[in-house]
Amino acid sequence: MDTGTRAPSETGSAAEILVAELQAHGVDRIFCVPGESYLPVLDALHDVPAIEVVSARHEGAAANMAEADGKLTGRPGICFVTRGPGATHASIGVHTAFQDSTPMILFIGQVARDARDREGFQEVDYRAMFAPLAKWAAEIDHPSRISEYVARAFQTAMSGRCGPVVLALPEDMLSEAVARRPRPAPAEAARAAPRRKDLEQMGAMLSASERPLVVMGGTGWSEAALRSVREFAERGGLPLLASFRRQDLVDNRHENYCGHLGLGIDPALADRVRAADLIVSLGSRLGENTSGGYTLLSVPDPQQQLIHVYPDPEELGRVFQPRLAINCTLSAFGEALPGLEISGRAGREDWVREAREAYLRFSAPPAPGGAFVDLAGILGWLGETLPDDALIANGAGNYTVWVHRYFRYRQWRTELAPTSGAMGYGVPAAIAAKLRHPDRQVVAFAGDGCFLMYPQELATAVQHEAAVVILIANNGKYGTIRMHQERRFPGRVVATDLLNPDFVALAQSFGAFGERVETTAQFPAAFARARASGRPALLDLRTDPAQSTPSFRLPEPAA
Ligand SMILES: Cc1ncc(C[n+]2csc(CCOP(=O)(O)OP(=O)(O)O)c2C)c(N)n1
Ligand SMILES: [Mg+2]
Repeated sequence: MDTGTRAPSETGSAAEILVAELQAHGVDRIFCVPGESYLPVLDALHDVPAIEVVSARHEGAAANMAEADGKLTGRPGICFVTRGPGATHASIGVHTAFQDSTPMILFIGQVARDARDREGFQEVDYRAMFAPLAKWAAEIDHPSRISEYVARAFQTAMSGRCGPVVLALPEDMLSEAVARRPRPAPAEAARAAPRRKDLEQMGAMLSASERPLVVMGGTGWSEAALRSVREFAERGGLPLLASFRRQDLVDNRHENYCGHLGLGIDPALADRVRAADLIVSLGSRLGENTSGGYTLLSVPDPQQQLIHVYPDPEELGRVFQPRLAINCTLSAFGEALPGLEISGRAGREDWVREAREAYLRFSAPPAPGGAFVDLAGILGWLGETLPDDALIANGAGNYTVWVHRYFRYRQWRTELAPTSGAMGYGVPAAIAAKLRHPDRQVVAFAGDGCFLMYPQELATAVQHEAAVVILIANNGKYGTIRMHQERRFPGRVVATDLLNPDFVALAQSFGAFGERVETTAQFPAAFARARASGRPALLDLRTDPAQSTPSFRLPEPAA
């Protein structure tokens, strides 16, 4: 009997098949800037309301949004951009996904297959362009292989050390008809478990250690794994440290949390790392910023014993040669910990307590001065006022030293911060976070330099009703570079002074809330008004132009 509904035809356009594949892999949102090179994909999305299309105003921002979405979900964030100009803009997000080990897939429109290699309009060889930036870059030439390429893209992005994949889509390919083959199940990354023998050796080494430090980092964690690492640290009397910009892996209020390794850290903490007799890196590559520029542990053979737990064998022994290398997924590592014996806790009590007390002292905001907005005071206030699940995003700049020093992260996946050090990350990341978690508070920190990388994304936030609060640390400078300039070329200021627009008027012109904040005391009420506006909001915080970091002041100009 004819029910009146039309059976789906047995073929579809390649673009329709691609969209169906994305949906089958669990994609519910894509970030893009549209381009004529992939119009059939946009057209296919027209009929798939289950996938929200967020059209950003700059591909750099769209890629950052997709990267942030990948950070928050653990599944690839999806970005679509057009040929050469779109792809070159978007490359910053791919680079961040690579350095941050974030699953992400960037789709790029490509010239038609019969025009390739003539350097046609906006043509780029993406395999070559993204070779050092992505885990895998490829082009889908045959519509019949879309399913295969997309499945591999998801697998590659999520497995081992997570990261970005780039797939180029020749525009003529997207319109070809191809048979529909429904995908049976979304991609799931394969999980490697640690060997019992290795865990036991780790337990024995830790039991014998007087001054161990556990450094947590990387991606691929689960809530359960983080809990069991916490419990293991409690049982064993082990100090937990976070690697650079991974401070949300441990509740910073936990008695075993002793701070993070990164930029602008407590010199006493650096001494503690040097003095440790055993370092256990759980998921951290021990990258340049985490390792104090490769000085806290010596290369290639650290003076401390090193146990390195990492999901990708190629990273094990790449820089630091570990005494014990354990190649496994972090979620599987955590699951294997309960029941693992560890002794020697009593002998380490002072070691943990001293490290914890030092962390508490270092992260306690000093009493604010009155003339400017003091970021330490703001962060202390936010730490006490924001709910535990509030998300904090930032980009790069010296203002982040205050964020990472004074904010106490309390919940996993509340920190959106580029380990790649990419300016401009915070605002797009915050917008993606607000779309992912509309009921949670999202605060983006940006320097005045950082914010102006993607200010136009206020339009995206307003259009998509993403009520983020953006806090601009406005010191009228590319302050970080000014600080380095002063240290290396004293008194010779070049390219680091900024003449800024009126940020409040700028925000208001987008339909966002905007207000200037001159002193620390004005902040709580201004923040409340920003929140109460119900709109994307920007607060222009006037910070002390001479205070480069909590500990470095620029010299007063000669009179
Ligand atoms: C995309 C990008 N461009 C340039 C840099 C180099 N850089 C690092 S920090 C910085 C200045 C940041 O200025 P601002 O955002 O105002 O923060 P401040 O240091 O003043 O607190 C620059 C230019 C970078 N990290 N990322
Ligand atoms: Mg600045």
